[in-house]
Amino acid sequence: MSLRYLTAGETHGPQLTAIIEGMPSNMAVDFEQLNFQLHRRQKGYGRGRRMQIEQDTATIAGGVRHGRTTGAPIALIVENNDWKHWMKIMNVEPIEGTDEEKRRVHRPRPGHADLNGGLKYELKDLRNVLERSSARETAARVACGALARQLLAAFGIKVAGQVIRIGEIEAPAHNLPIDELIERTEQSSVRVVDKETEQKMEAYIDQIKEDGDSIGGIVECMIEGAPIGLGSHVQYDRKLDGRIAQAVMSINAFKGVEIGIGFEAGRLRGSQVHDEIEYDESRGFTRATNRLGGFEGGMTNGMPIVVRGVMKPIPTLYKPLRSVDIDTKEAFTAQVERSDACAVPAASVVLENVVAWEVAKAFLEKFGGDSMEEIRANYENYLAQLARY
Ligand code: EPS
Repeated sequence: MSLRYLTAGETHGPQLTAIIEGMPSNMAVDFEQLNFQLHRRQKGYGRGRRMQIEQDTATIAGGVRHGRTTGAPIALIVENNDWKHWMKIMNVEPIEGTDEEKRRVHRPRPGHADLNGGLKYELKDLRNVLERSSARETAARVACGALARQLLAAFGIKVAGQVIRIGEIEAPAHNLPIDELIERTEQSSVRVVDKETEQKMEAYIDQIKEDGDSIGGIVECMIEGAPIGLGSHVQYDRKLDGRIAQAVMSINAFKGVEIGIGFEAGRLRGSQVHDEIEYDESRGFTRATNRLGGFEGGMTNGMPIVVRGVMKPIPTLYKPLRSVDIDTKEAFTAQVERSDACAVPAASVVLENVVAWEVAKAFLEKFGGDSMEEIRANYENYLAQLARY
């Protein structure tokens, strides 16, 4: 059975719930690491007031016993602290009261799911759409990804992430080893490696906030240590780069994805794009460069996986945009709402965990087994096969 998960829950409801199916048995679960990923997602310069209310922690309500997975579905719960302010409004039972008391939303916000969702599901209270389409849901996805990266870590596969751009400010390119990249970005309020860029980005976000506006950016995930041959060239839906692209595009507010040099490949010649093949006694087949971001033919080639995603500015603005009321069909300008001016650093954490999930899924497809021991035996057998080739 392949690895999969579903999430449920609304942003102002009692909790987010995720059920993971297909994790092998006997994986040691590091609860601290799981919550560390959730805390990382909450941080970042430019976040709004909601993040001061939440202190995300995951409760495991199934599939783990005495610190190890049992092979059964894993149930994860992340509670919403803000729920206590919304208990009446978000009640599952019918409630009495005016539109105002129910906080009914009839003015769709441009750039959100509000209007499309209202029309599609025939909902006259757009709150029923926005509650689920909120990026709060990424907390559940990060919790799932946090377990996936523990599986990867057991096989020496490391995951890192960084912010490449926030609006007009771009982080300078560097070539740091992955451990240093992890360490330096962790110390940064905007998840970049150098302090000068951090300061520029903070000042830029301050300006955006002062203008009542919001700003997006570009984030990058790097995964090192994945073996050659995850994914496959033989069928469209087995190409791992394609599956990663879908997963990245499903993150709230993401509008594009690149693998390796991505769109830059459309500007360069073939000789400037393809990575030459080399052979080394200790490392086996390798590449002189990594412009293709660790993928050829939809399969990993043993080089680091490099994935970038672009996040649009958050559409909830203090500076109102024009829209149309669904009751009166009259034009209005949206009222001021609580919002994040910039959630790009948080999106970088979401990207890491979402990509890690897809890689873990492909890893289990390749080395599939019900227990960690069985997977390890398959993995080592495959490494020996590669060495003999
Ligand atoms: C979000 C709107 C804000 C963000 C939220 C995503 O929430 P609220 O509507 O409660 O002010 O804070 O992000 C989170 C709650 C989170 O955990 O990341 C939206 O509309 O997508």
